[in-house]
Amino acid sequence: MTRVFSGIKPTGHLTLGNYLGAMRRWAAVDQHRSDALFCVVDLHALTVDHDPARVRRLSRQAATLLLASGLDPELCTVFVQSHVDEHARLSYVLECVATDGEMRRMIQYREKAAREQRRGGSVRLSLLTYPVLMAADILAYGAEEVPVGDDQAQHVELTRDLAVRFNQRYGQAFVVPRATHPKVAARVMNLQEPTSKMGKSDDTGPGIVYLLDEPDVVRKKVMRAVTDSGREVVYDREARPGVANLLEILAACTGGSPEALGGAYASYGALKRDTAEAVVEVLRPVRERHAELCADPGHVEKVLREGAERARGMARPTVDAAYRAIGLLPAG
Ligand code: AQP
Repeated sequence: MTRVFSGIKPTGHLTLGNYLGAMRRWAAVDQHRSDALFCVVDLHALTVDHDPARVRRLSRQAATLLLASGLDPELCTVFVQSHVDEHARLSYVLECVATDGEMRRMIQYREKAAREQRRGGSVRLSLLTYPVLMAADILAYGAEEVPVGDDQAQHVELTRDLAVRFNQRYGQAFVVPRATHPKVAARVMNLQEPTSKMGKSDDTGPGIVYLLDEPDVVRKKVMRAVTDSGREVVYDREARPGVANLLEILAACTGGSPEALGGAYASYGALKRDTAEAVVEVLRPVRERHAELCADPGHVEKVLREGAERARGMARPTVDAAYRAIGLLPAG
């Protein structure tokens, strides 16, 4: 069976972008057709200015939402990154095959470093090396596929480069993975700034739909989405990014195609109303299941404990082999 790995970073409340771009597909498709691992990548949340209590809270919430979105621990492995030491162990070794230049070329690093500086903070070294840790997350499990939104494509490409380089220099240690992206909603955009991605740690709250937003809050955010001065509802990402974003969201929620849906609306108002209702309906079962799981925190803890144990067992042989291959003396 194909081995699949993907993760979610507890840097903020999870968004509609996280759900449509990644989580929904993990639950509906990946866990059924593959040997899949899904991880709350909490170490990655320490790469920017953070509040320890908030990261802990968001990690628990992200794990609960993964289960609420339909991940079934009988079918896949759900765990927290920092519970499995192999990620950090492998990351160091991969830093010894990565170069400073390739890290600095990463788009997400450049954007996030600039944001930290705008906010008056300093840039943590871990923000620069974050893609190497992500490569370790993937390579430790011999994952063949990495289902992610578009924004992570460059990081998976780097993971491939590091795997190939390591294998060529030190002998075959890693499976070379590939990214897979959803057909629609691979990049859900911010409703207030439709040329920017809807990101959970961005500052523009009204442009971000959170998975746990109340239905009326979702409706308000979608109805206030920025469109443009035109009137015709057509799908054109370049010329009409706001309308295109709504059409993509509606298509992802209802199963249609954004192009065909474009032709079906005579006004922006009607498009917004239908999109708002479609989003409310898609999120309803997730919110309901989340509330049930919150009433039983022991269950989530048990899933994470067992998940980490399983994950450790899978990662350790690969990481040990990589240590031996690169020249480290086995502990005996
Ligand atoms: N807007 C989005 N559209 C489609 N997919 C998205 N993903 C994130 N935002 C969108 C996908 O969700 C998965 C988990 O993402 P992540 O937690 O690793 O962080 P990220 O990609 O950096 O996403 P965020 O929400 O924007 O976090 P911050 O603001 O902290 O950087 C990934 O598969 C991602 O592609």
